[in-house]
Amino acid sequence: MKINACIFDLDGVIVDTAKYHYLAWKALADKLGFEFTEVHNERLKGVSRMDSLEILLEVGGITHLSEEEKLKHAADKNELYVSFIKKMPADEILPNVREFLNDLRENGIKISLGSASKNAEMILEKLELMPLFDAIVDGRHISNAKPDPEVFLRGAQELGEAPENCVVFEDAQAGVQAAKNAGMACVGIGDAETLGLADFVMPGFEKFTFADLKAQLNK
Ligand code: B16
Ligand code: MG
Repeated sequence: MKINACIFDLDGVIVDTAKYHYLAWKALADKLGFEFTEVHNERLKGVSRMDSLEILLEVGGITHLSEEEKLKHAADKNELYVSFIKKMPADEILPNVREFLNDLRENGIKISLGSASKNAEMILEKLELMPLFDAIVDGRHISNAKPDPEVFLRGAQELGEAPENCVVFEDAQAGVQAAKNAGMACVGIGDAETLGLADFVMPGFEKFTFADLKAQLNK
């Protein structure tokens, strides 16, 4: 395939924000009086804020909240999450991601973000990555959550590229499915068993280059 653009998920691909999401959701569960573990938290990866809240309430067996109360809990969780993110140092970027992004740019590849997070821009700014992105598509711009392809199709559109020339990097099963639904190649970041639908899966970006990407996708 001809690779013209790469689209990156944020949490779990560029930075591990899941641990901060976990701390903030756990604080809400503590307040509501039930246990919320890191195993439960796995179910929230790549899922939008309000859908995450629904999963958390299901874990706690809480069924009686009004829409207004739910929105308040989600807003409180986000406030705490943002306070953690504000303290996050730039070196929390996952290994070799900055180098890989630079490698893509040197090879003339366009780069977009494709994330469910409404805090994505603030996080990229904290990591000093904004100048490396040609487009940002995040939770503020989309109405259909992954596995719907909207987030990635919009990224391709903003970059002016056809989906078949785009490669998505994703750590969540629903995200890999969304990339495939968009007609794009997909590199899974994480475990091959869960991300089996991806064109190939790797644990992270360590030692990975644009030349490796081309070789893997043109095997
Ligand atoms: P926010 P991604 C996702 O990021 C996270 O994995 C998920 O846990 C979170 O609920 C979602 O963003 C929304 O985040 O509350 O900041 O809008 O993997 O799509 O980059
Ligand atoms: Mg993710």
